[in-house]
Amino acid sequence: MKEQLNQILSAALAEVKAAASQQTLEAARVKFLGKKGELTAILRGMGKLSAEERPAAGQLANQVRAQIEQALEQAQVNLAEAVVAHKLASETIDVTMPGQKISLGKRHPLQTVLHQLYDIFTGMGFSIAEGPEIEYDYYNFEALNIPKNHPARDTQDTFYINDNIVLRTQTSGMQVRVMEQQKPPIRIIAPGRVYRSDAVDATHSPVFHQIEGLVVDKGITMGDLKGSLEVFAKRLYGEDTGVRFRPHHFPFTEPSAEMDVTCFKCHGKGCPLCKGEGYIEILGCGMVHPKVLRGCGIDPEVYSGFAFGVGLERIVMQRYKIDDMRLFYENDLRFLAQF
Ligand code: 2NM
Repeated sequence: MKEQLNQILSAALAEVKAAASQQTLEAARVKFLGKKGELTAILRGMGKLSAEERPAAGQLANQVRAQIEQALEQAQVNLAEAVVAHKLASETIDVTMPGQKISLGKRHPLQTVLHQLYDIFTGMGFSIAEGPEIEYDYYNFEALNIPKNHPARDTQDTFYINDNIVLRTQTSGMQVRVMEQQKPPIRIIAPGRVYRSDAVDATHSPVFHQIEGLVVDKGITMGDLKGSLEVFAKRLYGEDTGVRFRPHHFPFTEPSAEMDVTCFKCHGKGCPLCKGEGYIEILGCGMVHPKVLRGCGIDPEVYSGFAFGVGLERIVMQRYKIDDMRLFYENDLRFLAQF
């Protein structure tokens, strides 16, 4: 028995010493100290010993058990230390290495100019009104004096959700909502994404951005329209900018006009950018049609107003000499990093 115990002890110590992982260590513990382990088997056999032999054998067995347990414990500690040491060695950080470059994004050119427009118009007392891109046919067309079968429906063909709901072709629907809900004086700009059923090319996109403006009060005249929009043009393009108005037609304004600004390259002399004109078209505008006011519950005998619409992409393209609208939407960093 004594010999057997010593054999188990040396075998166990050797196996514990050789164990290179938690798993092999645990396997050794089970093999020697487990319920079906070798030492346990010996202890079970103790009953067969005589009364004189039993105490000495029992004492030895307990000593062996304690020694194996201690060896296991020590090996456990050593292994844990080895794991930490290995981690420390393999994960050393060279604090002198150059850091990873973190590139900061920046505002998209459309957003940069949009925010310039916000500053200009809020500085003139306008508030910003935002509304739904999915709009009722009523707000997008009917309320703006564009009934079904009106020819303007062709030039503003859009995407129909159903007979009554469309993707908005202009942000005017928002202005109709404001006129329905607020009493004059009204001074708002309505910026946002608009949709047209247009094929994509360098100057057309089925999705683009518009800023429309609306002023309604007592005694608003074409003079207010011209003065306000001239101030806007000077703030955006510089104080030396001149403007001119050409008669035009929109169903929702009467009279209507288009506004040109003096060419920012030749300042009015005529050059290839303005095609010899000296002027570049930037927006449409007009006095809000009495029918539109009345439809919104505003008495055109008491109130009058002017409105205008600017295409954001066109202004940004002119500003930065961008010749293809598609560049705005492709999110190519080589393009975006230039602004
Ligand atoms: C434009 C040109 C002229 C316009 C009119 C209205 C409303 F709601 F008051 F009738 N909102 N926007 C308008 C007028 C828009 O875009 C080229």
